[in-house]
This record gives sequence, structure tokens and C-alpha cells, in this order.
Amino acid sequence: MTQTSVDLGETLKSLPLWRASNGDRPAIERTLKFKDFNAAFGFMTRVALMADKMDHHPEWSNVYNRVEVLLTTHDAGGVTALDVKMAGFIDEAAQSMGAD
Ligand code: H2B
Repeated sequence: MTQTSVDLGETLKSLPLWRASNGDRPAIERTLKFKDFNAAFGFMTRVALMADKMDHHPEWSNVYNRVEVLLTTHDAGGVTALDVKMAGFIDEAAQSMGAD
């Protein structure tokens, strides 16, 4: 399914914990910090299962208790409703797992 890019400024207004990426394509980013590796990896597991269900996958990295997440839609070359949905899920999962 082809997705339409959304306006980045408008999107960020509804996602205050996210920032625009400085990279080569439109994307949103969030850095999350957890109590320890176990909490961080538990969070990543929950997000991974949702990503698989949505067929929409984050670009991310993990160092101990820190997780860096970047969301963009490759097919659209920008940020779409799928990224907004994933960001909302990430915010909920992060909060329930005690992220900063
Ligand atoms: N994830 C993200 N973030 N963007 C995409 O465009 C995308 C994806 N496309 N996951 C999906 C998989 C596509 O490659 C497969 C073939 O459906």
C-alpha cells in the first residue's frame, strides 16, 4: 500500500517527545533511556512484535539501557501515518516500562 507523507512540523506538534532527524531523508527520532538493559530489551521486544504485525519497522540501536529510534517510511521517502502510529505505540510502551 502506498502511503502519503505527512507534514513534519504538524506531526511533531502531536508527538512532543520526538524530534526531526538531521539525516538525508525526512524522519522522526526519539532517544529512550531505561533502568537497565533488561528493561530496554523488553521494550524493544514489544515494539518488534508490533512492527512485525504492522509490517513497518523502526531503524534503531541499543547501547545498554539506551535505545535510539528513527522512524520513516522508505516506500514514501518520508514520514507517514504508519510512523505516527508506531511513534504513538512506542510512547505508550516506553511509558509503561518506565522510560525517561
Ligand atoms: N518499514 C519501514 N519503516 N518503511 C517501509 O517502507 C517498509 C518497512 N516497508 N517495512 C516494508 C517493510 C516493505 O519493505 C515490505 C516489503 O512490505
